[in-house]
Amino acid sequence: MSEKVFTNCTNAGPVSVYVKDGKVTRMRPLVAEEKDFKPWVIEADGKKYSPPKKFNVAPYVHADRRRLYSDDRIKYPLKRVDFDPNGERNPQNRGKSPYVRISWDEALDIVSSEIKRVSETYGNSAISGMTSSHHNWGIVGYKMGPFARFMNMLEFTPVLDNPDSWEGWHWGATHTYGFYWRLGMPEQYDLLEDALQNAEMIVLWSNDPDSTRGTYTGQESALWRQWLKEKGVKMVFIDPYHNFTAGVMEGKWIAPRMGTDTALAMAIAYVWITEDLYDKEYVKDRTIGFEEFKPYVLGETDGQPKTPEWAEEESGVKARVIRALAREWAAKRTVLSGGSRGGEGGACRVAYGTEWARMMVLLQGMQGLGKPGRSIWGTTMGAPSDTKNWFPAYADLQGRVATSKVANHLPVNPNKQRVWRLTLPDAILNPPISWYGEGFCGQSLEQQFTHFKYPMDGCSEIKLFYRYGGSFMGTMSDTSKWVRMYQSPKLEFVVNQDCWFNSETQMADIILPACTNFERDDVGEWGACGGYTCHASSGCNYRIVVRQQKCLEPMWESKSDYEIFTLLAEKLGRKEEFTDGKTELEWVKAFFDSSDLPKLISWEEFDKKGYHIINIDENYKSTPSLRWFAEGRDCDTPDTNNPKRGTEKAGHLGTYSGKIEFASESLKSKFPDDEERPVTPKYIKSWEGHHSEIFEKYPMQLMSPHPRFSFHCHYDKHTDWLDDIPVHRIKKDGYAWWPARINPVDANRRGIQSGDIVRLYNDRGSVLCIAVVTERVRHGVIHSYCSSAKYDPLTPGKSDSPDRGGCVAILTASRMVSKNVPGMTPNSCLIEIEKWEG
Ligand SMILES: Nc1nc2c(c(=O)[nH]1)N[C@H]1C(S)=C(S)[C@@H](COP(=O)(O)OP(=O)(O)OC[C@H]3O[C@@H](n4cnc5c(=O)[nH]c(N)nc54)[C@H](O)[C@@H]3O)O[C@H]1N2
Ligand SMILES: Nc1nc2c(c(=O)[nH]1)N[C@H]1C(S)=C(S)[C@@H](COP(=O)(O)OP(=O)(O)OC[C@H]3O[C@@H](n4cnc5c(=O)[nH]c(N)nc54)[C@H](O)[C@@H]3O)O[C@H]1N2
Ligand SMILES: [Mo]
Repeated sequence: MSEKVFTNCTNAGPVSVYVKDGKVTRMRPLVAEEKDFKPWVIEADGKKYSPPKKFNVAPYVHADRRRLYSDDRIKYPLKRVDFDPNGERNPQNRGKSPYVRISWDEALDIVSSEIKRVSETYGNSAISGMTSSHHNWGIVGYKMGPFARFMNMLEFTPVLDNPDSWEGWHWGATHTYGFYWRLGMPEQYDLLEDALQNAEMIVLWSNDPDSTRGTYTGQESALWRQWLKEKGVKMVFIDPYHNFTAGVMEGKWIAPRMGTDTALAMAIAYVWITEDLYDKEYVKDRTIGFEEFKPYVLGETDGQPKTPEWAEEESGVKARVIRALAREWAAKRTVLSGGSRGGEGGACRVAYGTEWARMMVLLQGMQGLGKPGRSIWGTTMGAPSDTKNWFPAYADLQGRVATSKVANHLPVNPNKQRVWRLTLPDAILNPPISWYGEGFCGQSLEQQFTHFKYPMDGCSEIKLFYRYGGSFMGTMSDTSKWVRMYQSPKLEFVVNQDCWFNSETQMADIILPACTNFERDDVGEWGACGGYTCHASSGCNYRIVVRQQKCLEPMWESKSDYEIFTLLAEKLGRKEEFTDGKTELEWVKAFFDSSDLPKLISWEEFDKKGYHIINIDENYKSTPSLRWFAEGRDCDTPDTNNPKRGTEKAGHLGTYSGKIEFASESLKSKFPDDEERPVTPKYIKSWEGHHSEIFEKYPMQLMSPHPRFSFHCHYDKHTDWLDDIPVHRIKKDGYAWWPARINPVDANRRGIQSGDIVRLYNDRGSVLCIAVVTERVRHGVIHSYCSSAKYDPLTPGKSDSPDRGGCVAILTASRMVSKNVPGMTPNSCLIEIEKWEG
């Protein structure tokens, strides 16, 4: 048979897939016709900047074929040997006992009859389930698709992502400048052009865009930073780790002690105030509360002026370095880059991370946020990009799609009970639990103030847990709890549906094999998440919608998630209700029809050709983010979700006052006396840091940022090529270990050398890693990426057994950012490290 070429899209770029005799022989970045590209041009200083006609996918996408054929694929439906739905269930053996292959019919019978039994016995709220943050690309098959349709139909208790990724920004920065509709991260429109034309310096504070890549947009923005470097824009990196962007940009590296970034920020404000280096007019016109904030910085309220010398004591950064940075920042047109989307960054996932994120906004507020070259910009979004033509992105599936032509996409779930996913083990093991925050809290500031408790009055505790992807042993916190949760008899039934074996797949009673995006039909726009990160595809040099063609039949006995839920719905007598009479391909067509794409290309051509590039038109008009605010005009950016657009408050930010708030009106209204998230931001010593009592016993601070060569638990463990990349895993004696990086000073003291197996431990657990001794990590800090997909305890099924898979999440605290702020804090974690001789 001759070779056929298909188009598809991954979560980090579009690909061409070459198939021969039903086998994928090759995959490469999508090969598009030259005539389809109409590159934008940015003019700056008499030069023209324009991207090449190609797609720069993330590195791991080049190994996607290996992942498709991975030995770690789940091939058949499986049942735990000692699980008998009509007899002994042996939940205590989850994670210990082996599995046997069963038929699809048997598997579907067991799962559907358990659904019936549990809902009849305890009510629908006893059924729960949870997805991961991310998923194979394509909106028809996305986690908001089949899983959400099916589960909503069952009226389940959703386990929601706590607003993670953006903790400090979401719970803190929203109270200084609004943008709750972006979960606390600022709009990014046209900030590439602004930087090329105006920036003189960029401060990357807790940001490594060369590794995190605008989340989904591959290496597209690497070129932009190269342009800025060649232009002579100075880059400063504030990061306890000399990250990869710092490496390629040859920037200035400032390495504070973990958890002290807010002190550093206060000292910068101190220099600006005492040396008269801030934009007084802007502060007067565009902000409120400065007079409440200033006395704290000067030490008038607590007797401690926040001088660079004081900050040196806290952070370990020399006072003269802080002064020099503050002066240069004020003297030059400086962009602040506080994490991969402008907001985010590991510094927001710490104890009191709200205070750091608020200070990022306020520092830039003191320098005229929104004026030319004075933006908050992640350097990963904000290329010229069409915003007129809408195509549904995955997060739109609940919102805009529901009101469009595919209105019945998502049935409404009347059950109001919810759980935050970080708290799931506590909810199961030790109810009741309670927290603040309603869902993603992207609709209003007040949503953050809603109090929730589990179990909710009138609802049942969770008895049936449907895990749909996820390696939570590697991505949540204090994760030995997850093992104890899975082994609890309170979970009467656990299903796992995934494409690959992940850290906890073997903690189920029934395992169902899902196929990948290459084995089913779908459609998706590269880089577009929609919803709370509206217009994220401006991180790509070209908007491209890909008809994700089925390249091969589902392998072994795997099935698409859609088909699995269709078959289950059929067993429950609800097939029509679930499918709405549509096949996957018919859903693809329905989404296409609901979008603006039919104005640009016919369905027949799109379906056959496999993609459409949406270029900007000749009349493209740049509207740099927040320029409108700095200039006191109405918002003119296309930030569709901004609720003030088009109203008489269109010139307002999303705060109560409509201005930047040094003293937060919203916090004042609800939590006027919260000392952990005070009305004006403060530096508060970490509850797990160098001032803590346990610091003597556990003197090393663990930082676990996002892995450079994998995408959370995607690609790790399932892509053997990655094990040959020493930044990712290092092989020793035939085993691929997870690296832990340590400064030579700390290593020498402990007799540790590169290549040694080391034990990282604290009272929460132990993880075995391979040591990499490097000057790139600050002394006192251990750097090890988060999100290992491999949980490999020395004694399987024993929750306190050391893990050698690299799930450093076992060591992190499950304590939240602060008492009213339920965000995760993996970067506030004390440990000790020793050579492992076991
Ligand atoms: N220490 C530390 N921990 C962190 C962070 C940190 O900075 N430090 N960051 C946090 C952040 S920001 C995030 S977003 C989370 C992410 O953490 P998770 O949500 O746990 O990670 P994902 O990689 O999104 O999980 C993907 C899962 O979905 C499965 N999957 C993918 N496609 C399909 C499909 O088509 N069908 C099915 N059935 N399954 C599929 C994959 O196999 C995998 O199991 O981690 C958080 N954890
Ligand atoms: N390759 C890859 N890219 C990804 C992901 C992935 O898993 N892999 N995940 C995606 C997702 S879901 C998200 S939310 C984003 C996250 O994007 P970010 O939140 O921006 O990423 P992080 O890696 O957590 O942090 C960025 C930098 O902050 C530093 N850092 C950590 N703690 C501190 C601290 O206390 N102070 C200071 N000053 N610096 C600190 C880290 O060393 C790192 O270099 O990335 C996205 N992109
Ligand atoms: Mo994330």
